[in-house]
Amino acid sequence: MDNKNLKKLEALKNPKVMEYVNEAIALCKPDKVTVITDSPEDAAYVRELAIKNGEEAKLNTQGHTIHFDGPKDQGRDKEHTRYLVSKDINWGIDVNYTLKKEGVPEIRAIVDGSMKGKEMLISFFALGPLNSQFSLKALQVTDSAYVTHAEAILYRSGYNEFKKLNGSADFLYFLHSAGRLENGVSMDVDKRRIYIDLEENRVYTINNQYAGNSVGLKKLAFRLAIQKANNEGWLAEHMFLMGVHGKRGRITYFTGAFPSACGKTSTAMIPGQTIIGDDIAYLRKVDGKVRAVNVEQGIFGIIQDVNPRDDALIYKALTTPREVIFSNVLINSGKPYWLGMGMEPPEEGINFAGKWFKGKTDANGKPVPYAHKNARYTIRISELDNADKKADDPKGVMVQAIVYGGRDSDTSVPIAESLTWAHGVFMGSTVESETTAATIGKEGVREHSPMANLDFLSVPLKKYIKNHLAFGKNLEVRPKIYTTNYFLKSDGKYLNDIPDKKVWILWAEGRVHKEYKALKTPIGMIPMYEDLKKMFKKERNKDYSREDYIAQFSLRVGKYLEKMERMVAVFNGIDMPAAFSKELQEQISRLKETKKKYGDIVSPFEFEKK
Ligand code: SPV
Ligand code: MN
Repeated sequence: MDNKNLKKLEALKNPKVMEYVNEAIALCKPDKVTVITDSPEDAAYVRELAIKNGEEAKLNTQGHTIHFDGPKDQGRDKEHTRYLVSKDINWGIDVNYTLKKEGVPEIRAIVDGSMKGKEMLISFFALGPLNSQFSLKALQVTDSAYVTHAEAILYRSGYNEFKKLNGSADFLYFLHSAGRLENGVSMDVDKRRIYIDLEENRVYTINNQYAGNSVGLKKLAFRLAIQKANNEGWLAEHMFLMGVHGKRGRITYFTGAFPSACGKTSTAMIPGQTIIGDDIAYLRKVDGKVRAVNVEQGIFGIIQDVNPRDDALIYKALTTPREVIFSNVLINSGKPYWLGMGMEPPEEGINFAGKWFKGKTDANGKPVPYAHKNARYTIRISELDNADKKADDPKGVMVQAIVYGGRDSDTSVPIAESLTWAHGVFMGSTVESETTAATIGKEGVREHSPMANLDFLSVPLKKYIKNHLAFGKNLEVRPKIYTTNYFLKSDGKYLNDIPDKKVWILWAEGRVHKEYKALKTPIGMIPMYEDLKKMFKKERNKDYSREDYIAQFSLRVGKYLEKMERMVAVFNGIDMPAAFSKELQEQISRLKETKKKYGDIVSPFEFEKK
């Protein structure tokens, strides 16, 4: 490290930072070390380095670049993502972990010498707004300029925030190396490891590029934050944060947790509403209210189906000059093409697997799509026309509704409101979803994901649920809790169009302000036909028939009971809080009673009669 860079580090007056950096240099053995501050010059240096390194290439539109992850690095690697702990833990659910006495030597041996011939970048970030009691601090060390560049877009720069730490070691630390590279992508995929040390709040990740694996500040920091939140009585959640615009200019803030690729970003982007964040939120109780911030300042979003009809604002942002990183799309003559963009792709181009041409097939003779389903864009939220004015407010926004959603083709109604806070926690804890391309593995397999957080839980499930139950206590303004399901089908066909979610969310907003009555059913409160009819006309210009309503809101009691059987199987072996077990038992008895009275499928109008 030269003197100039050393001075930048020393100015932080933080012994722990020095210790980590010295250790990283000794272990990774880089040729050069560069410290990145909050200055525009340093930001430009990182952007240019990513181009010079070949990790990104410029596209025709000003500020746009393309980055490719390796052919085997197109989603989060769940198998090789593990916690490091010193003793066995009873998590209650399937959690990948390794004992430190084995895991630490293993990962350090893999990381050893990983930056030979390369440049190490050291940067600092805030997870959350600047000058905010919500925010955590993060130190990133990596040999990937792409990772640093993506983080500069996605997170608030935090060199000055580190100065304010006054030497404290209260920050998270991420060490990443892309490892040996060939054509700009990691070669040693078999040695890909993502190890999260829960005791020291530090992460090692190596031999990868896909941001879900490499960008420490995203899901790796999130896991550390979940642990911290559960120890301190606040919430770190896989949630969007948005302003829902109700009647008379009213803005009501919602958070919502959905498993990956199940409509979380598109909910936060519903036309007419304003977005604060689309992936991770921290929630705290402040003066009897729930307040929340977006941990990020950007979106690492799925690009498939972003087109002028379904996602006009993002489409516009992605097709005009500004800082954007495209990943794993098709490139032809400096232009990006993705699936579902509403345009014919060219006959050939370059994608994550190399040269692509029309008619290309894989080893089994199956057509190879021109872009990956999990191809993404990285952009600042401030670049979007629908960014909420309070997006960077250090005090956060007051949350009045929490939404849990899954990808469920055969059971849950499109929207329901919980009967109580504890019932809402129960609803969130029993989210089930069919797997998607966001993780490596088979798609379409039903998976139980409490609070859409299964992939990221870092504390025992019992502790996590207990914290949620307690969070609802002693509140002056208690958020309402909803479940949504945009994916309900009948005879193999979706029962709703994608933009219908606007109606569900606006209905929930109206409920917060006591504008709509609702029908009490065993699984929660559901909308009344007349209200939806008016809302569909106004918001969607659709004639919403009684048949539509019956198809969407009939309670599939038999299916709900099957789901409860699955939940009993999941939770039976787990020591859960008594209040949770009570909710599960009561849910089952309400469903059984309903089944006895009305049968397997119950029209919503039956509940109107009561
Ligand atoms: C998700 O998969 O939930 C994402 C993208 O938000 S990743 O960075 O892979 O976590
Ligand atoms: Mn996510």
